[in-house]
Amino acid sequence: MYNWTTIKEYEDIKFSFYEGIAKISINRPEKHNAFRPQTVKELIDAMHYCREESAIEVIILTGEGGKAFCSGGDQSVRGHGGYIGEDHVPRLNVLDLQKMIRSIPKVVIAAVAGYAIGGGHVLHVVCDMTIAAENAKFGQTGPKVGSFDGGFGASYLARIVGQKKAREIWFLCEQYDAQEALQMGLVNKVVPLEKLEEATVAWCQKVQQMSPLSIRMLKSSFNAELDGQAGIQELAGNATLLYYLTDEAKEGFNSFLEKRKPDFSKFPKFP
Ligand code: S0N
Repeated sequence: MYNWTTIKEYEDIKFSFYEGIAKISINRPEKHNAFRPQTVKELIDAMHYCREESAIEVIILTGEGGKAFCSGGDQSVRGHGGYIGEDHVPRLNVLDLQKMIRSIPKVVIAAVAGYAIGGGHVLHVVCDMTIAAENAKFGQTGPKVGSFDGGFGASYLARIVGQKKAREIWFLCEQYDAQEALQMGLVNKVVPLEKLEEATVAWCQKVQQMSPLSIRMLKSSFNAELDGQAGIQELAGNATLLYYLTDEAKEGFNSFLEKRKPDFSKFPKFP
């Protein structure tokens, strides 16, 4: 339906573009899109590309195959201290990816078909919005499989669904269907599976019509309330960006380059 063109070839993910929208899709359907260190490395690379490329305005995170968004860390490569890649080093590099999704100054929409489980569930949680297909199933498995995510996977989840529900999700390790997820505010919208891409692209296109600086400021404002000094740094960085756009700030660096005293007298002192 959409003419997605490949941005870059990877082993474990697909990365494509259509009219200002980047689609990053985990492509390990035989493992319900579980991630290994290589998968996460590629997701980080694609997310970095999305940040740097101004032609990319909105990002979709999804999974191939229609049966899973992502089933978390690939348990078959879990070793002593993390997930083991070809370099034999144990890693939990998905934590870096979570931070990137939160801090990238563009809207990231998770399009969830099938399972969003374990670390895969946390990935949709950290996205700005989630659209779920009717076949979506959400849940954490940590206490069953010997892991836990006490970062965004616990605290940010609790901000979204409330403390009681977040504790239920982690302590009971049950699965929740799309309607239950909608009821608890874990997802924004539920659509039939065959409409998932269409609905997600439609929301992307709505976001694309908005003021990019406004969206950028809002995303960092939502983060700032929760992310402590790192959140304030992000919001303050955006304030600096806006200030750099003013004649007042330009007078500062122009005066330096012109080897004269700056003259800020003409700039307003707002009440
Ligand atoms: C998703 C489930 C419920 C689907 O069940 P279903 O439909 O019965 O399918 P299966 O037959 O089970 O699966 C189909 C094939 O896919 C393989 N597979 C599925 N999930 C994984 C996986 N996570 N790793 C490896 N393989 C997977 C199956 O093995 C099967 O293949 P075959 O037929 O060849 O056997 C069900 O599959 C399920 O419960 N999956 C496991 C979910 C899970 O426990 N995930 C891991 C949870 N933990 C994390 O994600 C940790 C993330 C992390 O890195 C982290 C981050 C922060 C802090 C700490 C950590 C940390 O790891 O500790």
